[in-house]
Amino acid sequence: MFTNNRDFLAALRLESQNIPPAWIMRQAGRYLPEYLAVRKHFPNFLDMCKTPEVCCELVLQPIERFDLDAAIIFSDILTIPDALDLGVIFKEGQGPVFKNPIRSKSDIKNLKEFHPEKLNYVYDTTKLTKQALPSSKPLIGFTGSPWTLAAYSIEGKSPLKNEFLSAFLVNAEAETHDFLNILTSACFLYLKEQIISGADAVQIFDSWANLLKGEAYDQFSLNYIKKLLSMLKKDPITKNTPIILFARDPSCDLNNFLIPELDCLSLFTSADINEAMNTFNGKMAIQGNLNPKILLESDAILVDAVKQLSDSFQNYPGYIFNLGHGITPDINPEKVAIMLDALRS
Ligand code: 1CP
Repeated sequence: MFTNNRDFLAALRLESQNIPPAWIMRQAGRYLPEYLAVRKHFPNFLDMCKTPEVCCELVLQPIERFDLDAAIIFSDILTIPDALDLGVIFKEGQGPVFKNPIRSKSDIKNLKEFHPEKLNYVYDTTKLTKQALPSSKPLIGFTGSPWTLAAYSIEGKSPLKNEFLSAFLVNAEAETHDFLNILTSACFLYLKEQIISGADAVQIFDSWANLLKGEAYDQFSLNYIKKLLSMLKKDPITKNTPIILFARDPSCDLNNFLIPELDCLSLFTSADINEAMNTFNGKMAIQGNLNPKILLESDAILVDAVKQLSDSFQNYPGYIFNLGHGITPDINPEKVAIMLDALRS
């Protein structure tokens, strides 16, 4: 099937495109001067996320600047732990810090129930943004994966250094699974409200997939992602909304992601493109994979990398151009324009 160019939702339906649709993970963010100009008015990042009019403006910034083919709700994955009263604050230069992290079995037993209406500000952002976007620009809703949300909640900050997490999984394995079940239900209710409010597709960010090796990835992460997928595909309201999964540098083979309920896999930079095409062809869309660091190279190197990637996917029905991980604050926005020109020329 052949449709017009750059149609994100058509690509998710595996319809071939002359020019692949493109969006960028973290497209509204600190690399954009217009974002920083708004951000400086909010000492606390989450306060900004709780102001729908401002979030709507932030979503539109990269769409207007680069004519990207999909928009993503401006929010954060840590809204769910915040709604569970874990007290998420973003400290300047330190990233997120939790006032009440999960550090004992009883912290999990005593968790408050998740009330999806605590995140009404996200659904208000979704509604406002949907109204403001032209109908040709689909809106992506998102959540962190249950595992990634648990990793932040137990570590109490970025799990990069992993000071508490691994020991907790061993000492409180059963309770960790209870927590992952709570988070799975929360992610489902959260995405459902985003879809009701106007999200055309949703993405699950398993940003800390890389912390789990071998069987542990299946046990603590993929199992819960699969539960979430089947909840979404069974519910009459959410069942037709396409679902994208991003997993950062997972240790398992790509065929573990060949899941019937999944519409698209967002490839990390380390994934092998040929292996991905062989595994998913005709079954799932593929997104991503360009290393964000290439945006720090010369224009010639950048243009060459984009051409190589789009040539590789030329005959793949259902390719969505994106980076292999989020764009970083050190990127010059001019480079993004050059990257997209190379893709579209
Ligand atoms: O200081 C600032 O201005 C805040 C920077 C920032 C921004 C712009 C944070 C803090 N979050 C966001 C917005 C955001 N986060 C969006 C919407 C914007 C867009 O994409 O256009 C989205 C989709 C996210 C998702 C998110 N938040 C992820 C998954 C994506 C990924 O990069 O893997 C993760 C891991 C987070 C946690 C988070 N939020 C913010 C930071 C600095 C972090 C990472 C902390 C860490 O190092 O672990």
